[in-house]
Amino acid sequence: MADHPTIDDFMDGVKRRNPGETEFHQAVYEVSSTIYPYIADKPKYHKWEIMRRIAEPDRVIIFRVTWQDDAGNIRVNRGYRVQNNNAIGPYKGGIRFHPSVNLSILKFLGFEQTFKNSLTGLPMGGGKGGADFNPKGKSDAEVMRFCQSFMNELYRHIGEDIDVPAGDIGVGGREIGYMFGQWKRLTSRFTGVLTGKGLEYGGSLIRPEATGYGAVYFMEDMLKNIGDAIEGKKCIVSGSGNVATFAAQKIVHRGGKVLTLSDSDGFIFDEAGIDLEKINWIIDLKTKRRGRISEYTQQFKSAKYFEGQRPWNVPADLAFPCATQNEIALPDAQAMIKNGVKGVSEGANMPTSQDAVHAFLHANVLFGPAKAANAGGVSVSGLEMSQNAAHITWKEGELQVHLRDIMTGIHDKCLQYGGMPGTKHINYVQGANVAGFVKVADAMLAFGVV
Ligand code: NDP
Ligand code: 2IT
Repeated sequence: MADHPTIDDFMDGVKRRNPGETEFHQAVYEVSSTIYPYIADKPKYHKWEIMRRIAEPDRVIIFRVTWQDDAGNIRVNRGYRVQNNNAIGPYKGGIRFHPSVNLSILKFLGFEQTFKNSLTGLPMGGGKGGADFNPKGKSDAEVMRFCQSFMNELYRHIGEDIDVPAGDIGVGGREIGYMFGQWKRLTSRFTGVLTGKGLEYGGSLIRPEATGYGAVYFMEDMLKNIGDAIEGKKCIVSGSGNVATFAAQKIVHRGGKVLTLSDSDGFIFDEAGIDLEKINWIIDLKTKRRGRISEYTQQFKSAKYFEGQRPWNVPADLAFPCATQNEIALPDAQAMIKNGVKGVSEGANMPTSQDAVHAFLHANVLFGPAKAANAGGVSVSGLEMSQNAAHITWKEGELQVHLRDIMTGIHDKCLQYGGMPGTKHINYVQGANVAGFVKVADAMLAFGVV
């Protein structure tokens, strides 16, 4: 197909139109490097410029967030909402509060979310938002004032059939409560405009657990496909927030041994294993006392703390990066491969750099990419939207079955599109990208030029 643009032409255009947005370039390249070979003999996707259109957000909203701290100082942050693509449903995706937040990071997350949400099989488009606000060290009252001010602008751009935000780094139950309360006050409406809500006001059971549990289910399915299981495996986990703690919990349920958890200051290594009681202690430390992971070593003497380091050098069978983007670089992947790692399931979004992904694939490590492996969270968000729309609540057992089935459905789609001719290996990166792409692309073709 000589007259079609090559991936290099396409990426040159993406870089020219989005200067300096390195995380966005990385995410677009990661997806298009598997989509371009797939569409080489499918001219309709070229003719209608589908990749170029998905890689250009429908719109980006940027706004000032002014608030007052406890000392009376006026503080100014920058808020964002990237509405990437609503071809298959309302924009859907989390809100991140972290000082590193910028347009590049939110555009990469909104782009990824579009493919992830497609993979779930539920009718959700892709979006992401956030602010460069640091909740760490702030009082509850300061966080509340920030969330209210953030919503004072965001409310006009969202709605249960328009755009449905949720949590992400720095945004959990507390922040969702403040934002939902303000949205309700501004609009006089009570609808499922946010997910991850408290159970008292329209939230869904198992939403907090869903991302971490889903990442472990995805690993379980990858292992099952080669006749193996999590039981008895040594596992290294990064992060100690929502995704990491519930991933750790499910690993323990499945008979695996969790050796590490981390935060942005360092990691803990507990040779005795981080069991359910210890995990509950960490959940309390992080969500109620808002403490640091280093405090674990005062409580549990079997552990060591490694300041300023990540856990990837600890020998293990399975790895679950659950903190943030680009937390596994090539030397980390090489160390893990040398130590005999069998599988990696990405709980975080894009935690593995591109060259590290290639190293894992080259070494035939089972590699579950984020848009497949961490889709459990947004899936239960989708189920929260369904419950809200129908004014009902489902029981925990039903939701557990739905989540487990959705994760297996995603794994099946990866098998369908990720097979490597002539080998038994599955390229889950290719499988997830192509399966996610096809549904969105075909919907866009149906709409014509819009
Ligand atoms: P939380 O805020 O609950 O926890 C984040 C954890 O990651 C904390 O332990 C935090 O440490 C650590 N972390 C954050 N930034 C960095 C950094 N720059 N370097 C090292 N560690 C860091 O967030 P979540 O658990 O919700 O999110 C974790 C990841 O999972 C993110 O990539 C997110 O996009 C992804 N994700 C989340 C979903 C959800 O449902 N919540 C769904 C799908 C993906 P510290 O306390 O020091 O900041
Ligand atoms: O990255 C993600 O999938 C999330 N932060 C969850 C999004 C959601 O809408 O539940």
